[in-house]
Amino acid sequence: MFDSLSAKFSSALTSLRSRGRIKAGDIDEIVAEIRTALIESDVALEVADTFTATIKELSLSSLEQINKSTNPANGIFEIVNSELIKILGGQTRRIRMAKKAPTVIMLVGLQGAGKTSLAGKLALYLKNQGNTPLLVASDLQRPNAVNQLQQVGAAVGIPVFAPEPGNGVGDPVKVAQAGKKFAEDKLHNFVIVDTAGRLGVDEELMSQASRIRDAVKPDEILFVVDAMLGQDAVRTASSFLEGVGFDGVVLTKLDGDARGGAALSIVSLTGRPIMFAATGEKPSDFDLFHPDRMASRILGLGDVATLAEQAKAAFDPDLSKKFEEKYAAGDDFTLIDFLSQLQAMKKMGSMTKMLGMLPGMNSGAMKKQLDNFDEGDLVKTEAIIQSMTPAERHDVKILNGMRRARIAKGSGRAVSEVNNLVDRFTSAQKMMRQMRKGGGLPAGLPAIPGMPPMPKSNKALPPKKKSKSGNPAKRAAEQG
Ligand SMILES: Nc1nc2c(ncn2[C@@H]2O[C@H](COP(=O)(O)OP(=O)(O)O)[C@@H](O)[C@H]2O)c(=O)[nH]1
Ligand SMILES: [Mg+2]
Repeated sequence: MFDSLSAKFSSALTSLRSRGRIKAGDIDEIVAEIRTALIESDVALEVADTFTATIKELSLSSLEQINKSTNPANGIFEIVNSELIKILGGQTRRIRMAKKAPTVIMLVGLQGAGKTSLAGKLALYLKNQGNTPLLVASDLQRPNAVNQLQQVGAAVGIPVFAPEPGNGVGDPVKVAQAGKKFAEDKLHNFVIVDTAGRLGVDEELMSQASRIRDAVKPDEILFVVDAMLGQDAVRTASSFLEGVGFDGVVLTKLDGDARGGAALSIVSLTGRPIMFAATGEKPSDFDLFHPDRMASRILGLGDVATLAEQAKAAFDPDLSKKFEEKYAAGDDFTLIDFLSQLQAMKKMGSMTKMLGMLPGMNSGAMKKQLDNFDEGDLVKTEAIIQSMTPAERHDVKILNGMRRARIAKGSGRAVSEVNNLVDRFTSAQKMMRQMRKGGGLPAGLPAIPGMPPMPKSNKALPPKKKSKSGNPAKRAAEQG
């Protein structure tokens, strides 16, 4: 997501790093580069202009200060980062709950925007947080729409309220109303109303959505929009804002080659926050939209926060605890740990998607490596480690040529692959020892595949060298 924008931002900011002291002319140059990058990514012209003008102004006015620091480029970087977070909406905005349940969420948007899929994703998200959502099928436009929502609901185990004789067959407003009533009776605490879209904005569509809105009085109207629409996304948003009104935006299809323009323009131009992002067709390809994390991705710093969350969810707490104790006791990291971490990593779902969240992974050479990443490698690595004796796993230094040949034979891999693994493991082990001494990655974050996550608490560890900022993204920038 945002690959090309991210690559351009990274390259502009990297070129700044090589300059040492920054002059006013350098700022002009970088601002021009950023502006081009934004416009090429379909960001609305006025948004790109305001954004770059602010960066220029802030950079110039603090230039003297910035040049006093040991790494002036970081000063500019921080300005760009904080302005990016601002145009992406600042703070993460969550669903507002109704004072009296159920909380009604109405989805609006063009046909194909991803409303029906989103209804399932959102319902699953709410259910996972202990809620009891109900889906309401108020799209009666297309013959198959109700059926589609029923399938979506079944896939995530969420009940669907569909029109039946008496519930207003053929009338989406009555269905929505009856759906809300049903939720009240059956104590569903959330109602998600799926509505019809059209291929383009039209009067009848807006009026129907407005009538549903007036009938169910939603607590949140979410405008769902395909991020790949680029500039059109903003135009559509404006029409819906005028025609129906909405409280928040959901960007879908961020997994495609969306150029990012929609995300960067929509908040400024509509004054409404982006609340959720969908990144695929699976019900779980969905998350809250975090402006700070998105800015971090765009700047090529990765998304360590999401990665750490996923790592936390995937790692076996017992295993993590065991490792934490071991680490705190000063024991060395062994191939046995490496293997258990590897097995835990496999649970984490798509490796490449996850690795893409690491700093620098979405640009240039790293991106290429990532695209070539073979999940089968994990299986091979596992096979090699499993062909080792416990003593060998405990101490790779005893692995002489004969042992390596035996392991290769036992695992059906080439000796070169065994050597490769031993090398990789040895450098991971070395890195672990260095991290123990100071610095290091945020808690819960595995540094590279097969590496253990850092322990959650550092209490038992020797004091760390304190980073200038607590924010991992900024810290990565400081190190760069
Ligand atoms: N790749 C991808 N496809 C999506 C995403 N969201 C929806 N889709 C697909 O887009 C198509 C239209 O989605 P649908 O929910 O029917 O849109 P609606 O007309 O607004 O209800 C379907 O094929 C979905 O599977 C997404 O985030 N990523
Ligand atoms: Mg639909």
